[in-house]
Amino acid sequence: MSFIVEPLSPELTFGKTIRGLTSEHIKDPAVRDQLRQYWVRDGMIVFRDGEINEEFQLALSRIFGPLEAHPVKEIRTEGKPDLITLKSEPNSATVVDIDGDVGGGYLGWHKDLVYVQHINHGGILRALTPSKAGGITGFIDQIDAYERLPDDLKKRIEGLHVVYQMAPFNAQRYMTRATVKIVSTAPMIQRALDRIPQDFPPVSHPLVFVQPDTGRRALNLSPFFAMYIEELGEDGHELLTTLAHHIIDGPAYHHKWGTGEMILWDNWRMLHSVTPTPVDEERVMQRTTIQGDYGLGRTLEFPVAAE
Ligand SMILES: O=C(O)CCC(=O)C(=O)O
Ligand SMILES: [Fe+2]
Repeated sequence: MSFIVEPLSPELTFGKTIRGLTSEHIKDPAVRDQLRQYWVRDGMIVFRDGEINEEFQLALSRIFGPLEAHPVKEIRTEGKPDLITLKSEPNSATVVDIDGDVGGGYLGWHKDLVYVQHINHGGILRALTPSKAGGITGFIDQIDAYERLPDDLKKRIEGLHVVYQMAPFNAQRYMTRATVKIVSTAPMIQRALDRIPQDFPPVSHPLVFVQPDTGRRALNLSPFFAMYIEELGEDGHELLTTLAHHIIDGPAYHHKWGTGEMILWDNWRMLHSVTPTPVDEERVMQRTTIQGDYGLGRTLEFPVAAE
């Protein structure tokens, strides 16, 4: 049996759904090549109705590049160096209040690893335990976001850079339009935050990224982890706010998880976010980290944020 490729949604300019893909199919080099093309051209793929398990998640991920161990060792999966585990569980999650919606596992709009010099090229995510409520993963395309920018803004951001740093939610000014209050921080996350002054210096990435394979321009802003525009300092606050709102208000794909899907994205191009899971519910996700380096990140000197 063959697999089926469909647009992710008739309303969106990005994304594919692939149904019925199995380990048998990916033995064929032509199929692997086709999958790499979709990844670069469409930004993300939702895999459904096929083989959905850890072994296939790993094999599929390796089609797009070698896997790397995540630099935040606290979220690595014990005994499985190629997987991270992201958990929201009663009593030990980071709990936030977002405009009155209280829950665990929340993440604002971001690119993975933008707070280090080498931004991984992608990842494949799978739900081990989906939550009944919340825990919706959103995706936004930054090529589309760039194309929708007014010409004067396109000109204004050319050549500018953004400084990023790992920092707690209360030091994040751009990741959402909502007001986020920290209720409690998971001990595991606190351990990672405690290492910021030694292990996570600020880094700079350009505001515009040109996709090497296609020459298309992408707005290269991760609102979560963005501290300030390198060339403008605090004077760039309004510009950064305008750009973040432009992105956040644009078209998005929202995924409600079951155990029958895996999602691949191009992390150089797509942003993602997660809505909170109710505090009495468990949600467990596992993700691979596909290595890569677009060569545009630059590590800076301490100090910047780190509260
Ligand atoms: O938990 C999710 O849905 C996504 C978490 C995330 O940001 C990631 O896997 O990179
Ligand atoms: Fe992420």
